[in-house]
Amino acid sequence: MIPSINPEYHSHKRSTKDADYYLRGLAECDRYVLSEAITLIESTDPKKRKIADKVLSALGNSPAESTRIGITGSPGVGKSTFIEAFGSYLTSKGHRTAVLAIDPSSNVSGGSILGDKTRMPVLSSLENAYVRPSPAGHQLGGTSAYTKEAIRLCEAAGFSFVIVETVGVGQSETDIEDVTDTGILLLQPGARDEIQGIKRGIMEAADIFVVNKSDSAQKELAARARAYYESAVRLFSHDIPGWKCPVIPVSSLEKTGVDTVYASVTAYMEILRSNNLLEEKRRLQEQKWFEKQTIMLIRHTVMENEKIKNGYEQLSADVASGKKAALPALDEIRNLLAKQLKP
Ligand SMILES: Nc1nc2c(ncn2[C@@H]2O[C@H](COP(=O)(O)OP(=O)(O)OP(=O)(O)O)[C@@H](O)[C@H]2O)c(=O)[nH]1
Ligand SMILES: [Mg+2]
Repeated sequence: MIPSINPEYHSHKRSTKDADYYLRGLAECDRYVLSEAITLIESTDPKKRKIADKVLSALGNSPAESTRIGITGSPGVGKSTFIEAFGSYLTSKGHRTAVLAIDPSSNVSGGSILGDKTRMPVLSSLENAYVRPSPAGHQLGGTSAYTKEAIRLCEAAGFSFVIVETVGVGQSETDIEDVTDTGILLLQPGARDEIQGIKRGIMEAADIFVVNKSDSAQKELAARARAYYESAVRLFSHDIPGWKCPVIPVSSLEKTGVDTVYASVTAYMEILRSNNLLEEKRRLQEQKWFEKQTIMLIRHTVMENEKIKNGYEQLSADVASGKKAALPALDEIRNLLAKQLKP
């Protein structure tokens, strides 16, 4: 008999994963429980959802001192490498840092390669950091439906900086704006038409611009890219008066420029906090999120009706083949909906 082992302990921990279990673990800044809690909120099992809702409502509003950063940029621009460098810098400054890396490709791959693509070995090994890869799920945008809640859980576990990485194609990455306080867009030195091809909407959604891969080997190319982006940024007016979006050369490999990015993030957050803008911004995000999710829920619920789903698919095919024009097809859908949804 080994007296130091409490036979009750293990079974207790395993069997009672109620809201209190999660809340206690989060309050203790337990990263293992944080992972479990994120898995819990991603669950669609009604029983688990109930516990998840209990946990989230017990947590309440997010702390004003937390900083949520969205990192976007084309595939391969160096987002993960940048987050490794930037996140390590943040922890060296004493900030506990969590990273939620959302991988849209996991929709196709089923998530199997997720771990490989979004692994951040340096950051993951740090005591004061937490890295969580997440599939994007079936959201249209670059962020998953539960990212907002996952951020909240990270904050509850004592992470004052939460970084969200998303790749976005086209406009979808503007979605990340809905869950973060500040957005960093990663760009890279390149050929003229390459750097001029960045879409306006994508640039407008960012507050801070980073020209990554500004390494010593390609300083000149990087300087030219920076000059171009600086003149492009001047064309947009930022919605926060007085904020001039900085364009910062960074080498995530050589770890240069990361301190300047930190200074910019701090300055931006100070403006948001000093004018009560942060609270207002997060409240509006809440509302927008609710509205978006409601629309998705309505769509999902309506499409569960086989007749509506089949009718819609048939009409869509008919419009595509030219058999029907869009407007009469829309009339048919309207009639179908009226008939099917009648109480
Ligand atoms: N020279 C140089 N290469 C870099 C730098 N940052 C990233 N890279 C390289 O760029 C490639 C892509 O980096 P990732 O960090 O995986 O890029 P990502 O944007 O996260 O890519 P996805 O998640 O696939 O969209 C890797 O081979 C990195 O080593 C940098 O500052 N300088
Ligand atoms: Mg990446």
